[in-house]
Amino acid sequence: MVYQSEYTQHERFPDLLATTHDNGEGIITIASENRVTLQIHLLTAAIVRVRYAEYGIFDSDFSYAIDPAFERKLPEYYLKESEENILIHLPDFYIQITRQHLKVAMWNYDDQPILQDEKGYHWEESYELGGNIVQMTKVHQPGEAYYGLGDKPTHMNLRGKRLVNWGTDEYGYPVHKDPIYKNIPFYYGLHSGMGYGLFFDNSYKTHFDFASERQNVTSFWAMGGDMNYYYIHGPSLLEVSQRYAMLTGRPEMPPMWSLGYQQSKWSYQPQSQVMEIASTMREKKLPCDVIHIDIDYMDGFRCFTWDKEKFPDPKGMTASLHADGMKVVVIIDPGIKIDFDYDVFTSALEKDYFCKRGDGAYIKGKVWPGDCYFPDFTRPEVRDWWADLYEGLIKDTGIDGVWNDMNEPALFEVDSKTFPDDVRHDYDGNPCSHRKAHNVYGMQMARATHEGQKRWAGDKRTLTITRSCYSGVQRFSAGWTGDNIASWDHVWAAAVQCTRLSISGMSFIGADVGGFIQQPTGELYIRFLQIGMFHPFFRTHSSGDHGDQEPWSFGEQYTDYARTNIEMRYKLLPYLYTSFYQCASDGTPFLKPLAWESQTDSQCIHSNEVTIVGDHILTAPILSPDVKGRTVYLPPGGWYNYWNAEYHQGADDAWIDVSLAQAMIMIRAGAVIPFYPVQQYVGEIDFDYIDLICYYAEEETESVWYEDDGTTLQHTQGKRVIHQFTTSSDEQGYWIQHTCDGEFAQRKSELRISLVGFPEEIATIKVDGKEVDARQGVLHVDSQCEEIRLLY
Ligand code: MIG
Repeated sequence: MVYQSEYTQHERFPDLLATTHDNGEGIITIASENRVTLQIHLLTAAIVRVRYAEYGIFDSDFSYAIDPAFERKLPEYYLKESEENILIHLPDFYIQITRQHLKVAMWNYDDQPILQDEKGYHWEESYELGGNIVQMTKVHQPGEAYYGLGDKPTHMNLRGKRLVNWGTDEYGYPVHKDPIYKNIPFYYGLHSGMGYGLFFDNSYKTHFDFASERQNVTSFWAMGGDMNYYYIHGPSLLEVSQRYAMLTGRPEMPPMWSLGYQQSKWSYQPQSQVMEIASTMREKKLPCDVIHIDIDYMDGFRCFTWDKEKFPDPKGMTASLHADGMKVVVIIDPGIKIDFDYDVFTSALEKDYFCKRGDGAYIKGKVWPGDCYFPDFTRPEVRDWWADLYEGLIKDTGIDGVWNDMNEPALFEVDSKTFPDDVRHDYDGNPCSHRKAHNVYGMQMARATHEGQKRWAGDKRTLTITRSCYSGVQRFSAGWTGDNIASWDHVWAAAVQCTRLSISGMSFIGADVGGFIQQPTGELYIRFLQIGMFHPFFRTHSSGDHGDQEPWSFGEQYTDYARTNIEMRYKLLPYLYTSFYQCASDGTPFLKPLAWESQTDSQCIHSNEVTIVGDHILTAPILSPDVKGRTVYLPPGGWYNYWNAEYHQGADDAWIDVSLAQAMIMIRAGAVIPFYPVQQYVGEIDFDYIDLICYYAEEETESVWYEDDGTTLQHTQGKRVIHQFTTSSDEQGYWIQHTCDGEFAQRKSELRISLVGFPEEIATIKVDGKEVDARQGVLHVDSQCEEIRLLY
């Protein structure tokens, strides 16, 4: 396919000689004689911000994406100028800027180009928009692969694709559809084994072309605003992920129940049906932590109200669900019904909190409640008011989490599916049109919801879920991938989308298990479950206009399969919770594509739906009916099949049996994996131990297990324990070194260790130097022990 770019006709180039100014604090300004200005901000030794302005007049310097907690650490740098070039030397790479055309290139000290401007910065005058379309072209390096960009339901490697960020309510999106709900203008490049990141922090509609229109060029452009991007140095892709998270933020530790299984439908109603679904989960011994209540609980779709006939006693309902170990999440939409007897509407009207058109009238749109006005969530006072509105739901009714939908924002009955461009937004004191605020609207709504829940939940952790978002939303909210379909290609889409979102900063993600639209067969439902069970947000949801979609809806045999798979999720909880902790503490993506395992292995580079979950587990979905397993490429290293302990040497394809009862779980040799006993919900059973399975490897391997109380904010005061296990091997035996950091009252006191894959019989076991009985199958040791020595 040959694309003709819409905007390549009248390019303008900054092309006069430039002078340099270094403010001594890492901001280097290079101004051309024709006023085109480039600013380089050295933020850390690995993060460099690059900004351009046509006349040297920059847009207001405000970003929703950048984490306020991000700390600049001015690196040592060295500036060198010649007639043609300005060179900025940093510890690990250097930046070259040409005086003509202000072209920028990043080089490593082996003089290999990492990221290089082709034409570089240029712009397109759009008299229709009354401004510029800012553009950037980079050299596509030989063999370069691209990743990231949020929720795109397409191949993991984006090379050859052209994609857009403009959050859109895309009901029943087909695979490869673009754009859909989320807006994350951040991508990774990988070539010659070197990875880097590029975050184009511009909230206008942004476009990316990865060597599609021109095979040797990668370009990106925005329909307004500044050319403003961050170069994130690697070379490891994992470090790029962590640095992007440093810049745009990491999630808070979620309540552990939010990693349990969740059941949803549009809509469980009335109240008695909600109770019945919950009690059926318990009766059928299907573990479940959360039930979701969709829009029909409201009185005429008025947010923050209840339909008293369908839900006569929301508080009583929540209380008895809680007594049964079930948490409750309700949906909240942005559209506020125009109704002068509805206090949410009248208070916002009085306070002047609704969005207005450029000519001053309110923007009126049709959504579920009928005609609505929409709060301007980009205004701090509006977010504060919105946060207050949650007092009833959270403090009085005892709701545990909130799900924000339709926040692209989505409108019915208009082709654009959203606000007209001229709608005005405050943008936190930087007034602008919807062209600039559209892509952040959902994020700011989720932020206000998160603030509201925190305000009213006291010491309890909460859960916010959003459909639309912009980069940085992970600081406030989890997400789901919107209205997917009950089809086999959507199992694939769920796997790639959630992994892609995870490396795009948004690890707390899931897809509607079973598919939102259409009816899955029992088999498809189970295969969906088997991939959903590895995603942090694990929820069955369906549109409710077809057959039932509860785990028991497909006959007894499938109920059993559903149970064994959901039970496995509960066994893995301490491992998954630890993986989340790693994401929350250092930005490590919860899910990673294989390229993150080995960025020089071409099979890994081109892998799509195979996912690394946390540090040590690999999984892949089954993508067609009637199969008993699949081939999967295992990255270099050794891998054990969890189910039969079979060992596979990596860097090769392997056939793995995957029955309906058992999802694919491949465990890295050397790993120590923590397991819980099966519970019907988090906290059901009081137990004082952790099961650890130790998988043999010759190479030294590190594993982590994180524990805290799972529900309160006390972990933020250091009340948690981080366990580190280092395993290694020699001729005499095996070592498990264990360190723990931290303390809290409910810490588990015993480790119960079992061994898998050991080449020789263990004759003697010494724990902290003292010999213990080596004949027992499972070794019980004190959770404070420091060294376990297994001798042949
Ligand atoms: O116009 O609230 O993606 O999860 O069940 C549809 C009803 C509105 C779309 C969401 C879906 C939710 C549904 N919503």
